[in-house]
Amino acid sequence: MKIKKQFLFIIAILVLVIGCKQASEVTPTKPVTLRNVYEDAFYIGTALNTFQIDETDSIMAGIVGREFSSITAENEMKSIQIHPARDTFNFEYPDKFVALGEKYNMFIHGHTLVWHSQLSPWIRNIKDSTEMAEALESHIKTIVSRYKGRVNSWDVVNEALNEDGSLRKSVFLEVMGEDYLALAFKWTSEIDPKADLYYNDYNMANPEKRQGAIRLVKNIMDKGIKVDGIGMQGHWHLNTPSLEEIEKSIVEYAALGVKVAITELDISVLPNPEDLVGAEITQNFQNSEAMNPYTKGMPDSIQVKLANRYTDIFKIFLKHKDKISRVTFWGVNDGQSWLNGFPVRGRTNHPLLFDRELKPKSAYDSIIALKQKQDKQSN
Ligand code: 9MR
Repeated sequence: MKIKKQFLFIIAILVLVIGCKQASEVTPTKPVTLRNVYEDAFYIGTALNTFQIDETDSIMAGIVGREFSSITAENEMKSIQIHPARDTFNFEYPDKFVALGEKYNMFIHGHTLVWHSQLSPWIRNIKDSTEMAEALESHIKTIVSRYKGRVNSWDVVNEALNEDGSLRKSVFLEVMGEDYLALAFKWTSEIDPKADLYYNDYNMANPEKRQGAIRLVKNIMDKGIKVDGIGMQGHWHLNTPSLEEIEKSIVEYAALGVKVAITELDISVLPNPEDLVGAEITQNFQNSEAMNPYTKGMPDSIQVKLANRYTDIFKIFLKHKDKISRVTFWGVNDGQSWLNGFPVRGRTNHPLLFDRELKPKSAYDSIIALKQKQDKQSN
């Protein structure tokens, strides 16, 4: 009897040990977040302002850490902020931004080294080509050295094209000629050869601008200087640009042998004055009730339209996931979006995945469901 009891006891212990071992071998399922669901496709990023870099709001900070695998500083690395005078650099927020990305093990994107807008006056006022070259070289090299090996990719040049694909008459073009483009990429790669270097612009699904971007990037590559990627900002609307043109751009850019990133994605749901496209921030129009219809929230019909538009766009991204490195939203929630002030000041826009109360919108659910459905079908 005693032997039988001992035997049963040993069996019970064995069952318990084997059970525990098996349980520990089962991979715990990861929480359903954008970051996790899209992990095997491309990075999902967001743009952060100072309030988010400081993690002042714990709910916001939680969303950033859980939902996104990449970050871009919305403003803090622009020349006017980071390098306001020849001998003055403001590294406080850029340093915090990079540390935050490392804390959450994120892909960190630097925005932007050469841009005609938000340009420090001391650079804008240079009239001599040698002096401009020296200023740009030291600007690029100082910033890139500081974050070498930590910032994973850079928008080396931002918005150098006109809508017809010709080169924008920026102060850089006027003072240095087209050489500034290739030189900017060369100086960046000399300091951090491992970082991915991008040309970034808006309206990149527009056929004429697409051809201009291809010419611009090819010209640099033909000089033996590396360009790793093209950034399509993705400041889009409910009906434009067409899905066909978005797809064409992804395919044609990738055919150059570079990565394609969607770098500043948002979809305006508000009436668009004069059918404006893009992000030319000098443009501004009169506000009115007709121009600002959703001040008390987005009606269900628009909620559905936005979700469908995001789903259609993400279907294209997923179809071309082999070409796409990253899809970054231009902000976390609607309250933060620059589209509340552009192209009409003081409106209430709803372009992102989280609403003003930080609740995920139908668009969020739809792009999660889309990926989960595709994963199921391919299993
Ligand atoms: O979202 C940014 C906004 O807060 C700034 O006031 C504005 C000017 O610096 O820039 C916005 O971001 C722009 C980005 O840097 C480049 N592409 C267009 C974006 C929207 O204007």
